[in-house]
Amino acid sequence: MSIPRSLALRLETTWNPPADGKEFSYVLRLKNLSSEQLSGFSLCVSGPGRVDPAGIVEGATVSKRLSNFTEFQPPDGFVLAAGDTWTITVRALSWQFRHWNDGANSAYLALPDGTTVSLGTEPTRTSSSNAPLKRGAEIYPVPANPPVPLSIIPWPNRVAVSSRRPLPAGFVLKAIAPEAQAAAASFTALVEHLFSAEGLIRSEAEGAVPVDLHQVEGLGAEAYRLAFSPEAITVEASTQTGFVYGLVTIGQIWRGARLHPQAFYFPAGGEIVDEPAMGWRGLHLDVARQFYGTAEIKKLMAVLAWNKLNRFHWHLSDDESWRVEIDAYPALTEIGAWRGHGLPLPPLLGSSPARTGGYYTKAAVRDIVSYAGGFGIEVLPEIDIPGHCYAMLQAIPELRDPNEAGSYYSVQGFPDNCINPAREKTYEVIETILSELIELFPFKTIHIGADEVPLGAWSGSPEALARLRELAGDEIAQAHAKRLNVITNTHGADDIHGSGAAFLQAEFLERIQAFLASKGCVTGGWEEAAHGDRIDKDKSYLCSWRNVEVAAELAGRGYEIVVCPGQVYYLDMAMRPDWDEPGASWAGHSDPEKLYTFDPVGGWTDAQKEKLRGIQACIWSESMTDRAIFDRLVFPRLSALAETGWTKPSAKSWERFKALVGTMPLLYGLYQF
Ligand code: TNX
Repeated sequence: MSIPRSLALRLETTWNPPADGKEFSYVLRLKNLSSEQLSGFSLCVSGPGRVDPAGIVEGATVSKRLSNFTEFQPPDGFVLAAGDTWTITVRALSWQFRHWNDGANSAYLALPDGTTVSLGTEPTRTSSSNAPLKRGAEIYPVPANPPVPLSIIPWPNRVAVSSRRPLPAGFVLKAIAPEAQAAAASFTALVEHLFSAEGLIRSEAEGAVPVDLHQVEGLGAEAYRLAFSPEAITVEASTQTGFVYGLVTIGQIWRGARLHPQAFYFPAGGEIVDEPAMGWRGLHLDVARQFYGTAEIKKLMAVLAWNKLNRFHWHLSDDESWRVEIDAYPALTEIGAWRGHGLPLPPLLGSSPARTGGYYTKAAVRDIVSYAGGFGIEVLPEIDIPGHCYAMLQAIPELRDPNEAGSYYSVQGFPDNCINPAREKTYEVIETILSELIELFPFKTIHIGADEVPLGAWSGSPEALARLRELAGDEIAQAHAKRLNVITNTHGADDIHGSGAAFLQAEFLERIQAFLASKGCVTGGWEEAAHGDRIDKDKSYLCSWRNVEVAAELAGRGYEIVVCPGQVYYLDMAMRPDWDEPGASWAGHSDPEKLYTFDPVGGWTDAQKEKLRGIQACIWSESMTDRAIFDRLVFPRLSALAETGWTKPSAKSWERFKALVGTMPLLYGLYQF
């Protein structure tokens, strides 16, 4: 074995789409640019794309695979001479590549002694496009003559301002009522966080204009009223959140006029009266596929507040990791929060061979929840069960039937990733975990996932089959046993309706939901939680992701619905079909205008509309392999979602939104140049 010390080793990958009757190919080229020969190694890669188990691979054999982690073994006795290239051609993938970040975005050599050598890795190129790759948020220039002279997103219910005044230097907040004082403190922290050098809040000695916060009766919990005069501004609200929203509107008007004086002004008279159209205006963030530190989450909370979004759905566990400290089961974070070469969880989705990852301590969770709460944002955790549990099962193997035989695979390519609903141990563990979470999240809403359980789940578990026989009879149990080792979901997540897996999941969810209800909690689930109609519709809600028709149908059956269809509200979907745009594509593409103009209740009957809780955007993180991709995918689509949730449909205007949105903050501040 010999490995050059100089790291002149590079991996280049190319996607050749199907063309002229030829099938696609994904080509990996390991280049040895050093002056020494290389032998006795294997090549490990990860990135969103997955090499299919049934795939044809030329130039290598696949020696290990877990979801998108693949280890390629060179032919026996292989030597990569100095200056030479090892070429691997993959002719079967779980899905075809469409975007530059689909291929491997981390790679390393694994050596027999357990050590690794990281490789320089370029984004995957395609033979069909040579366009510069896009990263960083798209720029929305503020025009000289925007359709409205005030920069406010989401646009308020009633704007009746008259004359303009010279721009105030900043504001001093005057509050007496405790709710108003609390709002003044959280707003001050908010602008300090987002725009620290701008001096929006300042003293009278520095020329500040007073803003008087008056608590009034009779306004809705999120409503506010602003009155402008040449000398002062008044904010009326009935709650802390109402005051914060009023102050955000003042801050937005001020920033627009300050940064774009040719386009916007600050009013000297008149009023703004405002409240939201929808009660649930949310963002879901998957912190399992990529980890985001506490500081990132807190900044995200500030960005949500600036968009008047009020729900944060925090996806804390998935196959790829477990991210929240649980006292009763320290193994969850000791094992489940870290990926790396040789660990129970290998590098995935572009993570490195070195041990990387992380989790939120209970203190960090409390800090985030209280920070968000100051802006009226309710935080709800998701622990995704009974599927998407590969990481949890690495930490707590007792959640699997010890006599389970064979394997089933999830749509993301994880084997045997569902905790077993026929084991008492499962309920004991999950109820303990949930009890600890209930302590941390005062909103008392806990999301339990329930998405994408594979059709074959538990088909080799004697315990599960016995339970299924009791629940649904011999025939269904026997049919289920036959699914063992049958690979399904080759064209997307399985529809498990009516299957043995659905029966078992339904019973499991009913029990967990009843437990949460006994603790005074509302249960959230993805739409699959409706299988079998076993959860209590009065104490639950569903996030409907497949399409609007499913959402309407579930609302018609009496479920409370948060609308988040993958085709438009999944922010991991690329904005456009082009290769140079990053993101995923399985549900389609949605550019900001499509998202903005989308009607979340299009085609719903009045009765169905009564079940609408609101809308949310979902950030899944498989594609978020760098933060410039994050900014590109999330902004300005997040603000488009915010305006859909807040502004009445009749008052929406893409032309206005497009002209104003360039004034809204990004999370990382990375723009495409
Ligand atoms: C589907 S839709 C998932 C997630 C993935 C996402 C990627 C749903 C509830 N589950 O596990 O991250 O697609 O877009």
